[in-house]
Formats: sequence, structure tokens, C-alpha cells
Amino acid sequence: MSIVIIRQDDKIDLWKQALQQAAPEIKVYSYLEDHPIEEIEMALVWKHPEGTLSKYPNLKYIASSGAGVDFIFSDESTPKNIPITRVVDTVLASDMSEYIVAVIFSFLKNLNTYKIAQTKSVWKPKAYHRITDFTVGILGLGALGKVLAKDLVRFGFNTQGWSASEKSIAGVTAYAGNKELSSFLSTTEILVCLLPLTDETSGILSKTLFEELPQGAHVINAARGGHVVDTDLIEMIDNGHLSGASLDVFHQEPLPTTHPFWAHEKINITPHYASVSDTASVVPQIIENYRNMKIGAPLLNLVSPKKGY
Ligand code: NDP
Ligand code: OXD
Repeated sequence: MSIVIIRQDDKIDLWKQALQQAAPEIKVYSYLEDHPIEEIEMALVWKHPEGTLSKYPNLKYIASSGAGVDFIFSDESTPKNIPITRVVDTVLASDMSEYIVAVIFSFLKNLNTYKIAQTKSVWKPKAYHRITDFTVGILGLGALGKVLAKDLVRFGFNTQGWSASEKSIAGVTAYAGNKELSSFLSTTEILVCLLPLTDETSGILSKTLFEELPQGAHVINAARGGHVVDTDLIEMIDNGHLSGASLDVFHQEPLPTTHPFWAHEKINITPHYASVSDTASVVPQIIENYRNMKIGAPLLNLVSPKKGY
């Protein structure tokens, strides 16, 4: 019985080798090679082509090789009633935290403004900010948001967060549920989105939400492009309510070359690379789950089909 890897980027061989090295007794196939469809019990997926999962009649378990599972739930042909897991990993979380901290410091010290000025040979100092000038608010205090919150507290940022259920994190003001969202937003000057993409969170970064942020707020989205209403974001930056945005994720990836985000001087773009599953760190939990599945033991990092994350 075997594992199939299904993803459309160039990392199939990397994952295959890492799995085979860690557990030589397990057969691992790329979905692109000839493989015994009936033998496949587990699929390790990342943005798989829709419909591919339904080809395996004996599939018992689907593992996302990232933290997100939105692409699994949005594929209507995903087999129902089999467990789905995701990655929860300390390296993934610290990589994300380092990325967000870098973006925040770049915003505080106007580094993007100077990068643009450099392309025009313009020498023009601009007042910079300090850690103590801003309150950072994190949408989502899960595996990633929590680590970021703790790091920001260590740096000395006034830090707050919002989640579905109540949280208690030392030094962090925690808000929960829709009834507390407005209070959270009214004091958030740098907004970081680390929510999963679900029916409830899709389009959450809209004009209605931006209007509740203080004038001059900066928006950072490293979660999913589907959280953002793109036209609302541009409108709220152009009318001066928001000072700008830093985006790692987009509705369509790669971001189409004609998209207005590319040319916007107040929008910083990175290519969905804030934090990437590191095979060395992640493969052990994938193998452990394969073995758990074989003996009927509980799987690690299960997601809830009801909640969608
Ligand atoms: P988790 O599931 O651990 O955390 C999600 C958090 O969001 C939880 O705190 C949860 O609340 C909260 N939440 C979910 N729905 C709602 C809601 N409707 N209202 C309020 N709060 C809500 O996810 P991770 O932290 O591991 O990852 C978050 C996302 O980051 C991933 O889903 C993925 O899309 C993205 N990501 C992006 C990467 C990149 O490179 N750009 C890399 C890795 C991940 P509660 O705790 O109460 O359940
Ligand atoms: C993830 C991602 O979900 O890389 O892990 O976006």
C-alpha cells in the first residue's frame, strides 16, 4: 500500500526523495508516473489539479503538505468522509513570523519608499517610526498567529489578536468572535491576516473592515488571496484611509501581469513565499500519520470539515 504525491509545481521529486529516505519501506509515487491506482491509500497534496483525488478507489487519507487546506475543500470531487490533515510545524511558524516581522520593520523604516526613490536617484529623507508607535493586530491566533504574537511581544510591539475562540497569550490583548471584531479593528494600526480561507473568512478584508481601522493603517496579508476584495483595497489606499499594503498571496497565482497591484507604489508584493513547508522538518509528521493510518491510530493535525480548517 502506497502514497501518491499530487502537486503542480516542481517539488514532487524533492518530497518523494525526502519520504523515501525517511521511510524506505513505504512506496511513494508521483501522480505523473505510471502507478498502481488501487494500491494508493494516502495522497500528499498541494494545489492538486481538481478531480485527481477521486481517481483513487482505496484512498483512506489526504494530507496537505502545507498549513492550508482550502484547496482541498474547494475541490468538489474530493472524496467525502476520509480524514484530512495539514502541516503544523515549528519551522513553518517561525519562518512566517520572521517574514511578517521583516515586513513590519520595512514599513516602520520606509524601506519600500527608499527602494522606489533609488530607482529615480531621489535623495529624500522621510520621518521613520518606532516599535512603540504602532499597535499590531493579528487576524487568526492559530499555529502561525500565536508564534508571531509572541515574537512581536518580545520586540516590544503593542500586540493584539482576533480568533474564533478565546485565547490567552502573555502580553497579547485577545479578542474573539464577530462581536469583538470592531473593538479589535478600532485600535489596530498594522493589520496582519493569518486566517484560514473558509466560507466565513472569504472576502473579510473588504471596505467594511478597512473602514473600521484607524486612518493610515497598513495591511499585511500572508494568508490567502481570497481574503481580500482587491478593488476595495485599492480604493481604500487611493482615498488615503490606508497607508498601503504588503501582500504575499493572491486570488490568482502567479499574480497576472496586468493586475493593478503590480504597478501600485503603496502595495508591496512577494510571490507566496512567506513561509514554505520544509521537507526535513515536515516529513516526520507525514510518515507518522501514514503509520497511524495503517494501525487505525488517531492522526496528527486533523482538520475539521465542518469548520473548513
Ligand atoms: P490555524 O488553523 O492554526 O489558525 C487559524 C486561526 O484563525 C485560529 O486562531 C482560528 O480561531 C482563526 N479563525 C478561523 N476562522 C475564524 C473566524 N471565522 N473568525 C475568527 N477567527 C477565525 O492556521 P495556521 O495558523 O496554521 O495558518 C493560517 C493560514 O496561513 C493557513 O490556512 C494558510 O492559508 C496561511 N499560510 C500561508 C503561508 C504563506 O506562505 N503565505 C504559509 C503557511 C500558511 P480558533 O483558534 O478559535 O480556531
Ligand atoms: C501553506 C502555504 O498553506 O504555504 O502552507 O500557503
